[in-house]
Amino acid sequence: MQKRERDWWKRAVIYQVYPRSFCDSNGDGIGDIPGIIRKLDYLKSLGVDAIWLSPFYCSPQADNGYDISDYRDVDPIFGTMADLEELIAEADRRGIGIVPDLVLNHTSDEHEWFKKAKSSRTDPCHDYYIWRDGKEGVLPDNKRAAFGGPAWEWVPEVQQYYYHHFAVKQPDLNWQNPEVREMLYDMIRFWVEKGVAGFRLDVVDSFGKEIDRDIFQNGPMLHPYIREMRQKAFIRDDLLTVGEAWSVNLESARLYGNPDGSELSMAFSFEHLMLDVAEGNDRWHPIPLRFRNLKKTMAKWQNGLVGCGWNTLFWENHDVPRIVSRFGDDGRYRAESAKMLAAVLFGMQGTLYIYQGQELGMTNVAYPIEEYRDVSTLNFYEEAGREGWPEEKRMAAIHAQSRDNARSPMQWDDSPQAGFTSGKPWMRVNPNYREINAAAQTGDPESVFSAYKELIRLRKEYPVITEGTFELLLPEHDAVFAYRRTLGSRAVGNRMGTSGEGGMGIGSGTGEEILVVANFYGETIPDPLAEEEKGMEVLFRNYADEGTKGVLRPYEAVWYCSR
Ligand code: TEU
Ligand code: CA
Repeated sequence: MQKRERDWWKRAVIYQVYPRSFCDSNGDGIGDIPGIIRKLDYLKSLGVDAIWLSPFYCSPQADNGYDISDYRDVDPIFGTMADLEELIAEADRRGIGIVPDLVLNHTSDEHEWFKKAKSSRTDPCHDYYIWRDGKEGVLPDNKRAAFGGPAWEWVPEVQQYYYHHFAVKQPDLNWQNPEVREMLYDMIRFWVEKGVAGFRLDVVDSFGKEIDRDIFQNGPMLHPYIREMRQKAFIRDDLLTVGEAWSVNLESARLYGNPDGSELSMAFSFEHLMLDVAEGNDRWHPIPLRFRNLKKTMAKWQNGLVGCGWNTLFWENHDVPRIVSRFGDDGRYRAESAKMLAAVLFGMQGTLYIYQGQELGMTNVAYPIEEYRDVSTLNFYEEAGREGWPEEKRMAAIHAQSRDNARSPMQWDDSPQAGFTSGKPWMRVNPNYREINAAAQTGDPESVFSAYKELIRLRKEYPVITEGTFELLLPEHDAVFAYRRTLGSRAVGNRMGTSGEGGMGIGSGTGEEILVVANFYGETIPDPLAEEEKGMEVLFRNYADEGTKGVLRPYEAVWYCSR
């Protein structure tokens, strides 16, 4: 197995695979582990260091595997334990780590623990879950589940309700029960011993919930539990551990990602992905992107964790829309805007995460409701229907925000079903696969894929990207996203407030400076940083030619480097 440095993940590029939609090896229409093994060389060529693997465990698939019925085995639809071991070994041979998703907030209602728990109030497993007495038809309170409907479900056998934060088939575990935690830690050690490189922790911020006090995230016991888990389960020092935390702020990020290693490596913050939906992160009410807030938010995170935490950098995952359809233009300027969005993100400090297909500029889908599979989308459709939303408005919200935007099958080539499967795919392939696919892009130097590859290479070549300071430029500009990264003596110059000029390295030459300038929109505009750019070298540009000096073309993005 690869030996990794303790903080290898600071320079790493992590690629998220959603196994169901990645590559189907046996024609049953569902992506699987042998399919992932086939594509390892593709991932290697992109420059990937590790794969975050969404759940592959035994599961009735009510939430595509985020409802686990056996944590210690592979679901037959994805393959066998032997396949998974082969994946770990084959990835390792290429210097790629495997980072499984851990879903510890809830299990499936078909997990052995829950089957026992609901059989009798005196079963030792009963207290593994969260129960309330009550009467059938009279809910304990009006708490709602994140995927629609009440958060309580009645079980006649025990004459009680159980709590589920997500779907009915996802009962929440009772983290206050020390036996539950020990069982989970033991399971985690099982996977550590299999040779994984780390873990992604699903809804980590909910572990300390105290629902009677209406505390769903950031409960008083959250960080003590994580520290306990670090001690007892994350028994190797070189594991990448990343928590999914919709509620994280700078203060809690400094706990999750404490550089003393007492908790996790880092936590995903979603603040930058809440700026085009209504207050309260209401995804079904999309609004235009608040662009200046986007810049300020990202700058706040860049500057807020220096020396006291670590950032995650990402535009996509399996729960959110495709970024090119979201913040870019998936029509005329699809390739340009997809590359621009990469150029803006990849120059920042943090661990970079890419979601499958993002490197091709894959777009959102717009299907009729029958083609959607996601439980939260289907529940929303029903509920909004009952609330009287007109059909058009419901579908517009779904087209913009459904999680299935990210879950349509990976587009490998222009053969039927995009080369994803030889059978009938579990979800319809985006019809644009004939133009947008990996085969068309890997050999094309002007493709989105090639831009991703080049930006990843540059990230690894320039230490300033991992270590330099960050300075947001033109925060009030309505169209330009620009910032400067500085390392060494130049960084000192910056701190002394001389950042206005190009050559503040004062001749020492030990510093390194990268300037990222991007036009976030589709109109040609004057380049407000033209003066700064003089004398700098172009490292990357998302257009083949230089264009006109002093002007930024639609979605044009450039990385400049000090000479
Ligand atoms: O997601 C948690 C979560 O809060 C999101 O699903 C969120 O509710 C949604 O995107 C709306 O903003 C994690 C997983 O990433 C997701 O796929 C699972 O469905 C969920 O947990 C339950 O395990
Ligand atoms: Ca399959």
